[in-house]
Amino acid sequence: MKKAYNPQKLEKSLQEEWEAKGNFKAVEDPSKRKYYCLSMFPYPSGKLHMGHVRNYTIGDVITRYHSMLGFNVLQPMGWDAFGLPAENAAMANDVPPARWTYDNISYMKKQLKSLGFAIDWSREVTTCKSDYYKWNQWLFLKMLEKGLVYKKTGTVNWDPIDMTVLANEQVIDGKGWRTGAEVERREIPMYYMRTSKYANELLKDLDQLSGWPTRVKTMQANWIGKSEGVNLTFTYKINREEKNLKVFTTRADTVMGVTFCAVAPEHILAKKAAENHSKVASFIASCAHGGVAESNLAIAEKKGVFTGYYVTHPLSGAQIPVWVGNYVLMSYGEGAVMGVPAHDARDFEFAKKYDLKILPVIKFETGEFCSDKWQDFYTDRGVCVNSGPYNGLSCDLAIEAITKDLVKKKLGDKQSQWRLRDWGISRQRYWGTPIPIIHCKGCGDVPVPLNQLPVVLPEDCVPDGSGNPLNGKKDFLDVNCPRCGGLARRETDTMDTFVDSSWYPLRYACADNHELMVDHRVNYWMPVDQYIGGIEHAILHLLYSRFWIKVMRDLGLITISEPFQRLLTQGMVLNEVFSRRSEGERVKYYNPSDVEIVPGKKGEQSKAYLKKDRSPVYSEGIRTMSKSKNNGVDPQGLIDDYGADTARLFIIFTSPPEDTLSWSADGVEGANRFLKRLWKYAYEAVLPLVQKSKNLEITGTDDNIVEIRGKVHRLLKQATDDYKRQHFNTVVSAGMKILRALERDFIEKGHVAGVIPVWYESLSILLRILYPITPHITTTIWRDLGYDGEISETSWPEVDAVALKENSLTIVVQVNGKKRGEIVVPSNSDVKTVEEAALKSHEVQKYLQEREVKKVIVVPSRLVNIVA
Ligand code: ANZ
Ligand code: ZN
Repeated sequence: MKKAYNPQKLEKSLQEEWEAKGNFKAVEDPSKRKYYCLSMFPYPSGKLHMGHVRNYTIGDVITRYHSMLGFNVLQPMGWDAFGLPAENAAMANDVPPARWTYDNISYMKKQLKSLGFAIDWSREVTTCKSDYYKWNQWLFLKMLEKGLVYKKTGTVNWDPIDMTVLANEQVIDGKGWRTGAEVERREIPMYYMRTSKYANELLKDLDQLSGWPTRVKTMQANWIGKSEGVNLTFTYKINREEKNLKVFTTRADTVMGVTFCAVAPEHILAKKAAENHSKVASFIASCAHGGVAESNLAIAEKKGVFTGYYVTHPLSGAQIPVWVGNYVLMSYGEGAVMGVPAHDARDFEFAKKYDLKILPVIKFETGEFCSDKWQDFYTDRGVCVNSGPYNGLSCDLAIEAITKDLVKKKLGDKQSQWRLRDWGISRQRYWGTPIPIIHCKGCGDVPVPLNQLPVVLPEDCVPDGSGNPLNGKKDFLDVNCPRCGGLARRETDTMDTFVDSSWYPLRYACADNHELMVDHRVNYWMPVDQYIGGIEHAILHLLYSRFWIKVMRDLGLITISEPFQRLLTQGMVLNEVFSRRSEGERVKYYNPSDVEIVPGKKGEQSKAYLKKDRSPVYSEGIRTMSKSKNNGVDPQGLIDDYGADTARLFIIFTSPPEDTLSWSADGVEGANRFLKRLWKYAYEAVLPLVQKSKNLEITGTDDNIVEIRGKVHRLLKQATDDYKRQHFNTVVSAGMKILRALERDFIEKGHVAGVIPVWYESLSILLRILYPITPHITTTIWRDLGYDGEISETSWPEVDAVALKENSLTIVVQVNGKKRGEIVVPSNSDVKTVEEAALKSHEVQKYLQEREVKKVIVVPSRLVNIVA
């Protein structure tokens, strides 16, 4: 029977069957080893992009593979559904963010289903629904109770025309993205989570994460940023009152080279100076422009102004001028630095600009220093000079000695500083989890009582860009104070969406529990055994998740300390970029699907034309798929044209998961051709033979059997190892080699009866190797060829050690002492068999011609010499 390969039809009906039978529903079973495979949940932006498809295909391959290994597997899915894009879309299309979000979810869910992922949809989590974000609010209040959430003023980007707070990504070159107005910095009250309290543990526990890429752990460690240094005090007097200016330094060994101090514009000393000096006041005001992102500050030109104050050097007693500097961060250390321009790049730039003294105190390699015209700074560690009692000491010894002297004077001590700040979670935006606080004139900030949760976000608002629409929503705003019963006002800030994604892996374990945030099932499934997602989340998302898990542990809700055992960061999906630049106009980008490539003749470059107008376009090379470069490929087209299995196979075969993946139409074609060949082999070669065979047991040790079996089992061994190493691309190449060997075997040995059971076994191995990657086609062939049970329920094929043995020998054949060729014989052949094989061989026949064989000498396992 010939059966046509119609992937669209076959895939759809299988997907419906899987869903109807609840095939992927995960049930807790303490008697089985669990495996929790989690892909980062998508933001419902409208439709899936290739990055999603790659992410979820990798996750599905790992999921299905582990279920064949006998694990009780969970692979859930949900929606990271709050966030800014929904508000932008709302503005553009005049629809409430809720409607837009829910529509996108339903479309993307359909797309995910059409890819045949083994997802347990009964556990779906949607973060913009109150049954989820209720628990954000609940934990927020628990943390508030424990002092892990607190309120303080924080700096935000303020758009003076729209009168609204902007996210960092809405500030472009220091201007508001909609209004173009110069952005100001404003101080407003916000809620913070005390991540700093966990800094040490977050750093230390990275050591436990052996299943994480080193590079991600390094990024986290740098973000947490532990610095060991010294806190030291410069004293000064205001109105005869003794005051301290504290600074943090990692280079106490340079303290004798301090020629100025600089404080942040928000520092109290700066504010004091502003009261007397209008120049200082206007400088501070000018610093309030431009975004708050730290990266802006790092590249900004160093600027400052003298405060008029002097402080006393803690060791030398010298009078040191104090400046305000725009490069000093209020949020780090003490908000003040000791300026050592000879040995610090920023201080050097500052001192050069304002003509401040530069005093080298670390010996330069060249030995030459102490000139008035310093052109350079020297940041390396070395030996102290110009440092009085510390001269000649190395860096470490100098720090020891200087610290000791400072401690004696009570003007300093060792101190660790952390780059990690507390996490400001307040967002002055609508589409997020409402912060459960009520502001009462009499009682102040009152937490919403737990039994009044959730504070439900109204879903019918349409933002218009002029700030949070909740501020105009009376039925949301007006509320009675839980304490005094008087009229009060709800908080309208919402939570950072990183809150939503910090604990969703736990919620999948108990998504149907409306009484508790987490229950005992969380202890069964957590931690996640394998987490898969983009490297862009290597820092914040993963750090906040790790923080929340530790907080929940300390609140007695769970027992684990780390959420993700193993982490796989998949590479980006790339495609060629085509553009045209005409003078005076903006660059225009053309989608690669609208471009035709004409290969160049010998030695010439190929040319690219826009199909529509047949005029050339310019190739800018291969880049990450993005909207701005118009080089994305809509995965839907791929699924529609070829089916899910081809899409999945292409993605897995083209690159190892962590590498970048370049889109290639030829690659897709190739993947599809392979599946068609697999289909043809199964239905046209093996199936008719199997139908005629009574016995499919493998018997005998015939060469025909031994050779092909050996080959298949060797490739199975390779594929098994590659699955373990997560090199799924070479799993596919092993599968391709098996198919090629089987096809060739069929052509060569079409008539040998004993080999049919071996082919039958080999095909079953091939199908199982491919099943996690291309589940639809393999399930169908498995059934039609009459293998036992369902392929999804079979176990991973075992490598047969006997088959693996090297079963044949290569022996050199000589005629009259001269090498004339080689023969291959089974390794257990006796002398007579070898002799016969040699005489029969093509080469020997050619050289013997009509001559008579006088003698045959066999050196076992090595050589046959024929004397004629
Ligand atoms: C004097 C000095 C001399 C410094 C020298 C460096 C080199 P890390 O390693 O990142 O912790 N610093 C301290 N507080 C600051 C603030 N609020 N804003 C900007 N810079 C600040 O950096 C520690 C160093 O950063 C400190 O050591 C201080 O400059 C600066 F040859 O002190 B150092
Ligand atoms: Zn009250």
